[in-house]
Amino acid sequence: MRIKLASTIVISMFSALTIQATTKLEKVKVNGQCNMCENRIEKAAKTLDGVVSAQWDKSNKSLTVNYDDKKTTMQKIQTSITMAGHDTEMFSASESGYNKLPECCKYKRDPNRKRNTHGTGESIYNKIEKSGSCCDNK
Ligand SMILES: [Cu+2]
Repeated sequence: MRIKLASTIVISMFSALTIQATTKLEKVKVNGQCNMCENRIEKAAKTLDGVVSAQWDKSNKSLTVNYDDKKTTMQKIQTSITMAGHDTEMFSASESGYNKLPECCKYKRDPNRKRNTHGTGESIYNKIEKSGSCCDNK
């Protein structure tokens, strides 16, 4: 009886660990202005398969995202957000993507901001920039 109970506890601990290991919680800075931005940013993250939840905080411009790291990456999530017109820590939105934002959403861009230097991200960034449209990049 005691052994049976102990093994049940061990098994349930294991399954709890497995669930935890599959999703990651990360915070990233995303530039934006208002509640409309909040919707846009969160939507852009949530459209990706593997994103469990996304919440953008207007006051500190930070996005808290819960995602399955086997299905998606922070790079993909941030790329999706830049395609919606918002600069993130890793990537900058294209000029045309930014210009498509309604006036109230045009956040102040940092002209000296660091461009992404990660391998794949760099090419994704260039593709967005060259295409001139945030919708061409899939
Ligand atoms: Cu806005």
